Amino acid sequence: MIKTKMTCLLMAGAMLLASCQTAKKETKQEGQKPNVVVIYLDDLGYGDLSSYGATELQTPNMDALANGGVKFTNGYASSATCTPSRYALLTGVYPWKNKSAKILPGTAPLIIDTAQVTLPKMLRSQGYQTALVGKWHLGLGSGHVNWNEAVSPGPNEVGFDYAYYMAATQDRVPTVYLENGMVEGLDPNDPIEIDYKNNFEGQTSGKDNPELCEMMWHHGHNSTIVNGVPRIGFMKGGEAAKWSDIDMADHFLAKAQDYVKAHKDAPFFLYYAMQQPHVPRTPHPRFEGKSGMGPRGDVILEADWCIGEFMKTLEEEGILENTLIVFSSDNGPVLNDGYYDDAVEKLGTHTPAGPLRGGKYSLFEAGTRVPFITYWKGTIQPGVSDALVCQMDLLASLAKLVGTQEATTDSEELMDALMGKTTEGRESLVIEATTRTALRKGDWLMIPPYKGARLNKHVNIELGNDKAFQLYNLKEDIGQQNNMADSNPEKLAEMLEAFKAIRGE
Ligand code: NG6
Ligand code: CA
Repeated sequence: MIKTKMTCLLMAGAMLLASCQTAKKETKQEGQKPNVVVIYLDDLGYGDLSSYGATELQTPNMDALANGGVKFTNGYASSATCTPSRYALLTGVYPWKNKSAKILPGTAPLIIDTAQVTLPKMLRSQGYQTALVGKWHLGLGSGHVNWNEAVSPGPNEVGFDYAYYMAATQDRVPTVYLENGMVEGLDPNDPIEIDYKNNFEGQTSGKDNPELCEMMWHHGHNSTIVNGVPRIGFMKGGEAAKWSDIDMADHFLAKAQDYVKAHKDAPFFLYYAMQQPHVPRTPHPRFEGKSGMGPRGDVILEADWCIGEFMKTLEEEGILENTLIVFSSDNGPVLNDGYYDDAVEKLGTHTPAGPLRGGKYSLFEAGTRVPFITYWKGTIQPGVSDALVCQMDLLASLAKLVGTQEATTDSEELMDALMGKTTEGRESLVIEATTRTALRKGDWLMIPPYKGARLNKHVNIELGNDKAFQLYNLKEDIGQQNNMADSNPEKLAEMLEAFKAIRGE
């Protein structure tokens, strides 16, 4: 009897101790600011995820985020192309306010002012360690870049403590990785030279030597051939440093995982900027043929797998419940973006833009309305939100999350919406597509007249240009088929006034 009592007491004591230890551990985590990871895809469309309606493609790992977090139906990139969207994401400033925020060649200078407020700088000021892994495409250096020396200013000078990146895009030279400003694996006896206008003497090119192309160019992309893929721009030298396209996804994933493992004890911000499904689509052989949709579908499956692996790392390191994940894409989808890669031919019934009109480069919805998910295990309640949110709002919102304020930019503080606590988002947003702008306000979308072609024939995407005003009620007409500019002049006038006010006209 006594023995049993003693055992009971001992057991109770042990349990108490154990629960104290758990409580202590939890308190430590609770007291610590959450890690923030932005998983940013390149050209992934609103309809490319099964959780956003795709039936011909299965994206279980992206879906796990969407179904376990807040899935936004009105989440926007600021722009319909990469550079301006990334500019807005990192600076919180409308990209049409910066004339340099347009698709950049690999030799372009850095377009973020090193004195500017940025998302990583803001987080760093609150004790975060900050890192970029993946695609940069915001320019490097301040004029002429010498790729054989430290390249600066770049990501490190605008707030990233650690940066591992490709300079521009997978289809642009230089086709090498940089780590904190240095080209990785460069042999000093084989220096890199880059020229976006003229080829180097004696060098082959996609234009002159189509027989050497393993992936054929359709428009543009006919300069230097690297790994059988003709690129934009000419490159000489740097052989040992050139990346392997089929290993790029694994390579960036490993860098992202290593970063997490090395920085799990302090709050970190990781901008994981994946390259898929931008051209050239070069799935690892493990994923080749897996989607039945050709390389575009295959690299989406590859990206989905990478996200699953990345999430496993967060879990294994014990930090999943203390990490806020924001998932999105820099602009909408495109099929033929300059290579013959079966994206059109093997599409079948898949609709990369879902119900939306247009695509990459377009002022119609599919250009900028993208998959947008916030996920925080144990903190964010799963749900679907129709709040109007933009990637540009992460700066002010995350500032609120970490206990500071950011009010000097166009970024709006929408932390409650991002946490799924309210469906109240922005009142309005100016979206941009290759320097043209339009206004979303409430359920309405107004596109002012633009002279350009209605269709970009190369990519087969409607750009949103029309000689007349366009006005759509997106709630009733998500596919933008019914222009109400004539039938609702009051609404049009109200939209135009709001548009001019934001644009400062
Ligand atoms: C375009 C390229 C396109 C893609 C895009 C940038 C041509 C003809 N087209 O100029 O292939 O690289 O730039 O895409 O060269 S983005 O997602 O980085 O904005
Ligand atoms: Ca893009």
